[in-house]
Amino acid sequence: MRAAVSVVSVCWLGAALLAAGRSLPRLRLPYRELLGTNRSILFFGNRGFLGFRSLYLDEYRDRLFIGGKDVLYSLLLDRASMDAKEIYWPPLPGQTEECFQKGKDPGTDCANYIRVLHPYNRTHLLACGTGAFHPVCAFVYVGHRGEHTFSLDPTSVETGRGRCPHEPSRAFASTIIGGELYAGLTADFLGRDPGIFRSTGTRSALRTEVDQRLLNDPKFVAAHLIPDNNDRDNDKAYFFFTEKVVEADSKEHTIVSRVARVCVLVASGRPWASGRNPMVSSPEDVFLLRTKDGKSPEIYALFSTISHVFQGSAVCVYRMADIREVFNGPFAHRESPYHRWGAYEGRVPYPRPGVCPSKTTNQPRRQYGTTKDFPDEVLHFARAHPLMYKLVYPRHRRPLLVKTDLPHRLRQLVVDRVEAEDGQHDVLFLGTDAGSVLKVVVLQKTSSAMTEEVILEELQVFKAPVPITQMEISVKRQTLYVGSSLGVAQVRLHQCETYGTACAECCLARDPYCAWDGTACTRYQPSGKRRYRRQDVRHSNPVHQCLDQNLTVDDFESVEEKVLYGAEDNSTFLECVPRSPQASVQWFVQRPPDEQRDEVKTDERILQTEHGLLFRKLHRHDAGVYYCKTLEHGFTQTVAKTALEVIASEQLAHTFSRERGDEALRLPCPRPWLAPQAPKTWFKDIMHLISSQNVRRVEEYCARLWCGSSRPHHHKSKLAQAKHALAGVDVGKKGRTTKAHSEKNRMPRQAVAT
Ligand SMILES: *[C@@H]1O[C@H](CO)[C@@H](O)[C@H](O)[C@H]1NC(C)=O
Ligand SMILES: *[C@@H]1O[C@H](CO)[C@@H](O)[C@H](O)[C@H]1NC(C)=O
Ligand SMILES: *[C@@H]1O[C@H](CO)[C@@H](O)[C@H](O)[C@H]1NC(C)=O
Ligand SMILES: CC(=O)N[C@H]1CO[C@H](CO)[C@@H](O)[C@@H]1O
Repeated sequence: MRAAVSVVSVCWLGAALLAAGRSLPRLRLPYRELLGTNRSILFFGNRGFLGFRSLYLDEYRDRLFIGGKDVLYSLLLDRASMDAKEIYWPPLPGQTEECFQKGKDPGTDCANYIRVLHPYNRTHLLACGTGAFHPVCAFVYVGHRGEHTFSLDPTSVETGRGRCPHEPSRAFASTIIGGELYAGLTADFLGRDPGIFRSTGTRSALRTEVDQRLLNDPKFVAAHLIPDNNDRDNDKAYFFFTEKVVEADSKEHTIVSRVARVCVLVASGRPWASGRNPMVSSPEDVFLLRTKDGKSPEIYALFSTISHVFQGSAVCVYRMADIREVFNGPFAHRESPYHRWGAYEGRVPYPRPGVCPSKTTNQPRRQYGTTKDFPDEVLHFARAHPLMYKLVYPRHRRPLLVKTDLPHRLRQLVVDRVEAEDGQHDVLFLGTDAGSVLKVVVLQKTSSAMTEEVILEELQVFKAPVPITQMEISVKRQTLYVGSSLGVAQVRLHQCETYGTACAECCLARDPYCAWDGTACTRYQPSGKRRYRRQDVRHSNPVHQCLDQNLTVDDFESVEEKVLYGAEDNSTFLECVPRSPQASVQWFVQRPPDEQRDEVKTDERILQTEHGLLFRKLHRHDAGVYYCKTLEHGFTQTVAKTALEVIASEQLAHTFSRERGDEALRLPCPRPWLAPQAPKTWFKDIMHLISSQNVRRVEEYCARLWCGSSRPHHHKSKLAQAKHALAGVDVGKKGRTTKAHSEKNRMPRQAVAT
């Protein structure tokens, strides 16, 4: 074997020049909503802290295997709940103490983090863990399809050195091919011995030569088998990684992205190539979008800047044909480390380094069993030329996606190619370092190589802002598996009804998974016979798509009403954040006694902001019912309805000017701060403030204010709180969805009746 390597760096350099697209997601789905709608199911293990490190999605057995801190799990995918079998696998006796004595942190380092989980044969998995800085591997019996057995074979436990890193978090990559594990990692305690290793199986273990010129402080990102052609002898494993390069004319190092390849069937411990282009980014993740024949997958790489000043991410797509072409092209050559790299133009010995020994390279009288059998000349040349001269450029020589204005860094990438009414679209799922996943569709502009991306959804999968460390997709199940140190989530790729109940909403969503079926927004089936499918991913123009549907619905009355109290002459705020940040907002008001709805006139006293309507100084005549309407591509909709009550300043002055210490009112909330003698209450005053028809609203308001807080407050702060609330905090709601909430906070009715 021997591998050449090439560079994928141009991605970012090109990316920086492009203006970034709008980064607002069309829909933001909070953690609770994902759980409440069963869009996401979470698994945290049975031991308090999962310490998730690895995942193997077994679509054949319909199981999900998870590796964590001292533990392995097997979950059945068919169950709605993640019903789990567990294997407890702590470090070997004595290893934790040894790890601790060598200066590692007993809390975080000195445990057995399971980092390798691969299918081995029809009944067993190969699992390896860090073993408290003493890597271990073992076979795990998982049974045949249909069984749910799960046990570690104790006789198979052996060293995991060269197969699993010592550290719980250091980057590494591995893949199993024909019962052999190929791993790119650093294989020693100090993390200074990098290499690509072949182990397990019947053949003897192998590794690349120890030579800084070949692998200098590499960070492995991914490893995949990608066959070249139908000749199995030619199968190669590709490793994607970065390494440090010190240029001839500079003292500083740069990080470059590389691809290396090794022959699978006849591997030897020979050197290989690397690339050499400075870049300001390093790949975070690599995803292979497989083609039917498996030979020409599209390679999606996610890059992030490593600059402290400028944060950004980009996705580039590479074609296998371009990578192979670079491997087949000229070798890089330089006279000495002080010279510049050039293309090697001399004679290349035969067999050409990088070619796997196979039937085609073997000549009748010279059989090469392994690359070790190659003539010395070949080996010498290979060692001196570990790098290819040309660079690998991304498709169209530009990134597919650039994001410079995201609040979070992107960590993980998974791609699904989705069949839609107007053609195929790439849907990217991007895991952030803040527990969320962005679902992005990349639209190829017709007649140019330009693309446009739309962030369809932002899914807050984990409550805490933890980095997403692994993602797998099951197209068969239309599910995404998302791992962070805390746990693993099973997330549905789409939930079309979330977009709304109107044709226009479904259309505006631009989600290639969804279409309007005449009555609802549902999953789009390209093979479906139904003619009545409305979808327009490319243009999202509901006017064309939903012409016979109502675009402008007079839905003023169908929205739930909130009640807001504001104090005269004070400022107050009416909130309205459209579900789609891309929609524009219009405000209407209906003032008693006339029933007419007028558009709100904004001026320096009443301002329309991104989040709602701000009254800098409330007037008595501002009282009324306010409607917030959104408009997006011709589709309008009422999204908020707020009844604004204005409390006149005389009444307020009356209330707050007096301290009525003698008149302790008995209050219904069993809170420590509401002990009978405590409140110097102004409760009654508020009751008087508001006309009798509003008693229920006041009651709700007070209930929330007094009973809603769990922290003890003394009278002063309570008063301040009340004033604050009066100055314009949303104090009550009526309507279906809020019922449960307000009931919980409501105090018994008789207590309020004065
Ligand atoms: C979510 O799943 C649970 C359990 O299967 C079910 O009881 C519940 O009704 C589902 N909720 C929704 C909103 O579909
Ligand atoms: C799978 O591998 C394990 C470990 O080497 C072995 O014990 C088992 O018999 C193998 N199973 C099959 C079906 O080959
Ligand atoms: C359109 O709106 C009207 C009145 O708002 C309603 O009667 C009608 O059923 C709606 N049509 C459709 C197709 O939703
Ligand atoms: C109820 C309330 O917050 N009233 C305030 C209105 O604004 C004036 C002047 O800013 C304050 O003094 C009041 O306390």
